[in-house]
Amino acid sequence: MHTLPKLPYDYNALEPYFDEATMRLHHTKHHQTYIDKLNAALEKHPELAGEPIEKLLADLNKIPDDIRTAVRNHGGGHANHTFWWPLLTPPKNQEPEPGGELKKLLDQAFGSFADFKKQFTEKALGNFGSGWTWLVDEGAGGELSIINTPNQDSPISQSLIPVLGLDVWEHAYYLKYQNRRPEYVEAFIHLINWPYIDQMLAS
Ligand code: MN3
Repeated sequence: MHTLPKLPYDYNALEPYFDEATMRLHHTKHHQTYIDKLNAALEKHPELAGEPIEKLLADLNKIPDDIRTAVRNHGGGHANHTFWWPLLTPPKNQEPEPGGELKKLLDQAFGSFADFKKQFTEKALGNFGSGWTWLVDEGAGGELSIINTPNQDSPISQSLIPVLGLDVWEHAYYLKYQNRRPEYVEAFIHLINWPYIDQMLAS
């Protein structure tokens, strides 16, 4: 059975950028619903219930036909949100720019941190409808790149390693920002936990 991970901060800790009501709803309702629907689908194939979600998403072709879409959508939703929460940090703790190996990789791939922010923002604003914008690692000496995925599709299903993600579903920002996605993307940049990401890359 998959379960809802605890957040590493309080629901109000990301104010004023992400509001408490949105965080509470997003975590306890949206994320929980992906988990509930994933678990319901896996009940039909108990042999898969003990597998890590990343493993199920890595090769969707191996998932039985009758639950493949559910695993892709609800399993993807579970994996994406589980990956996302720890990428965020209360603004009072935030280091505003990446350092370490991550800074080097961003400079290599995009020229500078400022150019990375610009390109990531443009990609997120161009992500039509519901989906995610990602910084991904192609692995095996490949560079970092920025991609969009629709719905709850995970980069893992494209053999890409997610480094940073941004949920651009309206449920992530509509209460506070309504249709103003550019303000939401800017707010997100104030919350990114750069040292955590640098550490993740190193491990
Ligand atoms: Mn979401």
